[in-house]
Amino acid sequence: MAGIDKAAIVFSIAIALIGVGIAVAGEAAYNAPTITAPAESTPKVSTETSEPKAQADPFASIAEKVKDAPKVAMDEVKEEVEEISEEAMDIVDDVGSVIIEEVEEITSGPVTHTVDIPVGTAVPGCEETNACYEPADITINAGDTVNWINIDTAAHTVTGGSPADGPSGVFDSSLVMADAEYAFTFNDAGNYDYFCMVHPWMVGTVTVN
Ligand SMILES: [Cu+2]
Repeated sequence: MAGIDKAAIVFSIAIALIGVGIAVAGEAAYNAPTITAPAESTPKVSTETSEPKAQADPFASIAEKVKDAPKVAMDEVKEEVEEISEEAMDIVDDVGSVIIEEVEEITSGPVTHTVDIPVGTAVPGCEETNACYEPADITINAGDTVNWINIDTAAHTVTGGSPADGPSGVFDSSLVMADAEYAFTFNDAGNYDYFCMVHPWMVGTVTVN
Protein backbone atom coordinates (compact mmCIF):
# COMPACT_ATOMS: atom_id res chain seq x y z
CA MET A 1 0.00 0.00 0.00
CA ALA A 2 2.83 2.38 0.96
CA GLY A 3 4.62 1.83 -2.32
CA ILE A 4 1.51 2.48 -4.26
CA ASP A 5 0.82 5.59 -2.20
CA LYS A 6 4.34 6.88 -2.84
CA ALA A 7 3.97 6.15 -6.50
CA ALA A 8 0.61 7.83 -6.46
CA ILE A 9 2.10 10.88 -4.68
CA VAL A 10 5.05 11.07 -7.08
CA PHE A 11 2.70 10.66 -9.99
CA SER A 12 0.39 13.38 -8.73
CA ILE A 13 3.36 15.67 -8.04
CA ALA A 14 4.63 14.95 -11.50
CA ILE A 15 1.20 15.83 -12.94
CA ALA A 16 1.13 18.94 -10.78
CA LEU A 17 4.59 19.96 -11.97
CA ILE A 18 3.55 19.35 -15.55
CA GLY A 19 0.49 21.49 -14.84
CA VAL A 20 2.67 24.23 -13.37
CA GLY A 21 5.03 23.86 -16.28
CA ILE A 22 2.18 24.25 -18.74
CA ALA A 23 0.90 27.20 -16.71
CA VAL A 24 4.34 28.83 -16.70
CA ALA A 25 4.75 28.09 -20.36
CA GLY A 26 1.28 29.50 -20.99
CA GLU A 27 2.09 32.58 -18.99
CA ALA A 28 5.31 32.91 -20.83
CA ALA A 29 3.44 32.56 -24.08
CA TYR A 30 0.82 35.05 -22.83
CA ASN A 31 3.52 37.47 -21.75
CA ALA A 32 5.19 37.16 -25.06
CA PRO A 33 3.38 40.24 -26.47
CA THR A 34 4.35 42.26 -23.40
CA ILE A 35 7.86 41.31 -24.11
CA THR A 36 7.50 42.50 -27.65
CA ALA A 37 5.87 45.71 -26.42
CA PRO A 38 9.12 47.01 -24.97
CA ALA A 39 10.67 45.84 -28.18
CA GLU A 40 8.22 48.14 -29.98
CA SER A 41 9.10 51.03 -27.72
CA THR A 42 12.70 50.56 -28.56
CA PRO A 43 12.28 52.18 -31.95
CA LYS A 44 10.49 55.07 -30.16
CA VAL A 45 13.55 55.61 -28.10
CA SER A 46 15.55 55.58 -31.24
CA THR A 47 13.28 58.23 -32.84
CA GLU A 48 13.43 60.31 -29.67
CA THR A 49 17.13 60.25 -29.87
CA SER A 50 16.98 61.15 -33.55
CA GLU A 51 14.80 64.25 -32.88
CA PRO A 52 17.20 65.85 -30.43
CA LYS A 53 19.81 65.13 -33.02
CA ALA A 54 17.81 67.18 -35.56
CA GLN A 55 17.32 70.00 -33.02
CA ALA A 56 20.92 69.88 -32.15
CA ASP A 57 21.65 70.65 -35.78
CA PRO A 58 22.41 74.39 -35.70
CA PHE A 59 21.44 74.77 -39.35
CA ALA A 60 17.94 73.42 -38.73
CA SER A 61 16.67 76.52 -36.90
CA ILE A 62 18.40 78.79 -39.37
CA ALA A 63 16.84 76.84 -42.22
CA GLU A 64 13.40 77.27 -40.63
CA LYS A 65 13.96 81.00 -40.19
CA VAL A 66 15.11 81.31 -43.77
CA LYS A 67 12.05 79.28 -44.81
CA ASP A 68 9.69 81.62 -42.88
CA ALA A 69 11.45 84.83 -43.92
CA PRO A 70 9.97 85.00 -47.43
CA LYS A 71 6.47 84.35 -46.01
CA VAL A 72 6.78 87.22 -43.52
CA ALA A 73 8.22 89.47 -46.21
CA MET A 74 5.38 88.57 -48.60
CA ASP A 75 2.74 89.30 -45.93
CA GLU A 76 4.29 92.72 -45.32
CA VAL A 77 4.43 93.41 -49.05
CA LYS A 78 0.80 92.31 -49.44
CA GLU A 79 -0.31 94.66 -46.64
CA GLU A 80 1.63 97.55 -48.16
CA VAL A 81 0.21 96.83 -51.61
CA GLU A 82 -3.31 96.73 -50.17
CA GLU A 83 -2.78 100.04 -48.34
CA ILE A 84 -1.36 101.67 -51.46
CA SER A 85 -4.16 100.35 -53.66
CA GLU A 86 -6.75 101.66 -51.19
CA GLU A 87 -5.06 105.07 -51.19
CA ALA A 88 -4.90 104.96 -54.97
CA MET A 89 -8.61 104.15 -55.17
CA ASP A 90 -9.38 107.08 -52.83
CA ILE A 91 -7.34 109.39 -55.06
CA VAL A 92 -9.13 108.05 -58.15
CA ASP A 93 -12.48 108.63 -56.44
CA ASP A 94 -11.51 112.17 -55.41
CA VAL A 95 -10.18 113.03 -58.86
CA GLY A 96 -13.24 111.42 -60.45
CA SER A 97 -15.68 113.42 -58.34
CA VAL A 98 -13.78 116.66 -59.02
CA ILE A 99 -13.86 115.93 -62.76
CA ILE A 100 -17.58 115.10 -62.60
CA GLU A 101 -18.28 118.36 -60.74
CA GLU A 102 -16.25 120.36 -63.29
CA VAL A 103 -17.96 118.63 -66.21
CA GLU A 104 -21.36 119.29 -64.63
CA GLU A 105 -20.45 122.97 -64.19
CA ILE A 106 -19.33 123.20 -67.82
CA THR A 107 -22.17 121.20 -69.34
CA SER A 108 -25.02 122.26 -67.05
CA GLY A 109 -26.60 125.34 -68.45
CA PRO A 110 -29.94 126.70 -67.36
CA VAL A 111 -32.20 124.15 -65.68
CA THR A 112 -35.96 123.79 -65.90
CA HIS A 113 -37.66 123.13 -62.56
CA THR A 114 -41.13 121.66 -62.32
CA VAL A 115 -43.81 122.90 -59.92
CA ASP A 116 -47.15 121.09 -59.80
CA ILE A 117 -50.50 122.74 -59.23
CA PRO A 118 -52.01 119.91 -57.16
CA VAL A 119 -55.45 118.38 -57.36
CA GLY A 120 -58.02 119.93 -55.01
CA THR A 121 -56.40 123.35 -54.67
CA ALA A 122 -59.58 125.04 -55.99
CA VAL A 123 -60.96 124.71 -52.47
CA PRO A 124 -59.24 126.10 -49.36
CA GLY A 125 -57.11 123.73 -47.27
CA CYS A 126 -53.86 123.40 -49.22
CA GLU A 127 -52.62 126.63 -47.62
CA GLU A 128 -52.60 124.92 -44.22
CA THR A 129 -49.63 122.79 -45.28
CA ASN A 130 -48.22 125.29 -47.81
CA ALA A 131 -49.10 122.80 -50.55
CA CYS A 132 -51.14 124.90 -53.01
CA TYR A 133 -48.15 124.72 -55.34
CA GLU A 134 -45.80 121.74 -55.05
CA PRO A 135 -43.22 122.74 -54.06
CA ALA A 136 -44.62 126.07 -52.95
CA ASP A 137 -41.13 127.46 -52.28
CA ILE A 138 -38.38 126.79 -54.79
CA THR A 139 -34.79 128.06 -55.11
CA ILE A 140 -33.16 128.26 -58.53
CA ASN A 141 -30.24 129.93 -60.31
CA ALA A 142 -30.58 132.97 -62.53
CA GLY A 143 -31.32 131.81 -66.05
CA ASP A 144 -33.32 128.80 -64.86
CA THR A 145 -36.91 128.21 -65.89
CA VAL A 146 -39.84 127.18 -63.71
CA ASN A 147 -42.51 125.12 -65.44
CA TRP A 148 -45.85 124.97 -63.65
CA ILE A 149 -48.01 121.98 -64.54
CA ASN A 150 -51.71 122.09 -63.65
CA ILE A 151 -52.59 118.53 -62.69
CA ASP A 152 -55.86 119.74 -61.14
CA THR A 153 -59.23 119.63 -62.91
CA ALA A 154 -59.83 123.35 -62.24
CA ALA A 155 -58.15 126.31 -63.97
CA HIS A 156 -55.54 128.32 -61.97
CA THR A 157 -53.10 131.16 -62.50
CA VAL A 158 -49.46 131.69 -61.62
CA THR A 159 -49.29 135.40 -61.05
CA GLY A 160 -46.29 137.35 -59.74
CA GLY A 161 -47.18 139.37 -56.65
CA SER A 162 -49.37 138.61 -53.65
CA PRO A 163 -53.11 138.51 -52.82
CA ALA A 164 -52.62 141.56 -50.58
CA ASP A 165 -50.59 143.70 -53.03
CA GLY A 166 -51.98 142.32 -56.28
CA PRO A 167 -50.03 141.40 -59.41
CA SER A 168 -46.41 142.59 -59.62
CA GLY A 169 -46.42 142.53 -63.39
CA VAL A 170 -43.19 140.48 -63.52
CA PHE A 171 -44.94 137.35 -64.75
CA ASP A 172 -48.49 136.16 -65.17
CA SER A 173 -49.72 132.93 -66.68
CA SER A 174 -53.33 134.03 -67.00
CA LEU A 175 -55.65 131.01 -66.76
CA VAL A 176 -53.86 127.68 -66.90
CA MET A 177 -56.42 125.05 -67.80
CA ALA A 178 -56.45 121.45 -66.52
CA ASP A 179 -53.39 119.52 -67.72
CA ALA A 180 -51.92 122.72 -69.21
CA GLU A 181 -48.51 124.20 -68.36
CA TYR A 182 -46.93 127.60 -67.89
CA ALA A 183 -43.18 128.33 -67.96
CA PHE A 184 -41.25 131.44 -66.99
CA THR A 185 -37.48 132.02 -67.14
CA PHE A 186 -36.01 134.00 -64.25
CA ASN A 187 -32.94 135.90 -65.46
CA ASP A 188 -32.60 138.22 -62.48
CA ALA A 189 -31.77 137.23 -58.91
CA GLY A 190 -34.36 138.03 -56.29
CA ASN A 191 -37.34 136.76 -54.33
CA TYR A 192 -40.52 136.39 -56.32
CA ASP A 193 -43.87 135.86 -54.62
CA TYR A 194 -46.73 134.62 -56.69
CA PHE A 195 -50.34 133.57 -56.20
CA CYS A 196 -53.46 132.31 -57.97
CA MET A 197 -55.85 135.10 -58.95
CA VAL A 198 -58.79 132.67 -58.91
CA HIS A 199 -58.01 131.15 -55.49
CA PRO A 200 -56.20 133.74 -53.34
CA TRP A 201 -55.21 131.16 -50.68
CA MET A 202 -52.85 129.70 -53.25
CA VAL A 203 -49.40 131.28 -52.80
CA GLY A 204 -45.82 130.36 -53.60
CA THR A 205 -42.32 131.81 -53.92
CA VAL A 206 -39.41 131.53 -56.32
CA THR A 207 -35.99 132.48 -54.96
CA VAL A 208 -33.48 133.19 -57.71
CA ASN A 209 -29.75 133.16 -56.83
CU1 LIG B 1 -56.08 128.49 -58.32
